Amino acid sequence: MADAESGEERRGAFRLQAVLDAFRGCVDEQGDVLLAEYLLGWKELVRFINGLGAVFSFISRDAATKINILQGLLDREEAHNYRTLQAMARLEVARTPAFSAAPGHVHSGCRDFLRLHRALLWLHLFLEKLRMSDESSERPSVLCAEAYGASLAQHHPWLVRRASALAFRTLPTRQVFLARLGAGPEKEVLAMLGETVPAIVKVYDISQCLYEHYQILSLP
Ligand code: 1PW
Repeated sequence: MADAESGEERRGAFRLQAVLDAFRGCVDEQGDVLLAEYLLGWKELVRFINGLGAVFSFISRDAATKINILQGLLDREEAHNYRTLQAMARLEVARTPAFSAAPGHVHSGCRDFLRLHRALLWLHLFLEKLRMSDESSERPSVLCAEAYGASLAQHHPWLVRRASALAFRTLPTRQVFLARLGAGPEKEVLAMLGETVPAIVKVYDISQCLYEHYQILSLP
């Protein structure tokens, strides 16, 4: 298993197509979320965040930690229990009495998945703003901060919000940002974003419904 790389270990080599393929391939014929594919998509996203520079390393490191915990469950525990998000949630909810209020130290893939799930909302809001933007729009730094403020920020303490705000300020211009997202003409990158955002939203919505069903959206 290749570990999700931390900021110092790898830069570049990001492919938006790989994110699109992973999130497209994430939903099986039953409409369940395949964990291996979900983690593949996230590993590619971490590669992108690594390319944003050292100020983003606290973000990529946290995401990589969660990815590696979930990958560990997938590799080491009975694989069939972790093939899909639905199977993992079923198992963990059945295994722990009062799971939704269980203390943070309870061994649980669902709580680490939830952190990635919340971050996916941020990512999707940000990519959608970027996709709809043009040269006269706010810079990516502003769009990213707006997306964060409308999503993940509410789950973070002041210090993380502050560090995130400082990191966002270092984001490059729209033109440079889009060039980093994908090689080729801007029009093509935007078109690929137009496919990637709905693929992410579909997986996000399925996961959100499942967490609502089990009432585990506030797992500590
Ligand atoms: C420019 C592209 C932006 C994509 C962003 C996606 C990455 C999201 C990772 C955010 C991590 C922020 C710093 C860490 C915060 C943790 O305290 C927090 N983790 C998350 C993912 O929100 C909570 O994790 P914990 O402490 O409950 O294990």
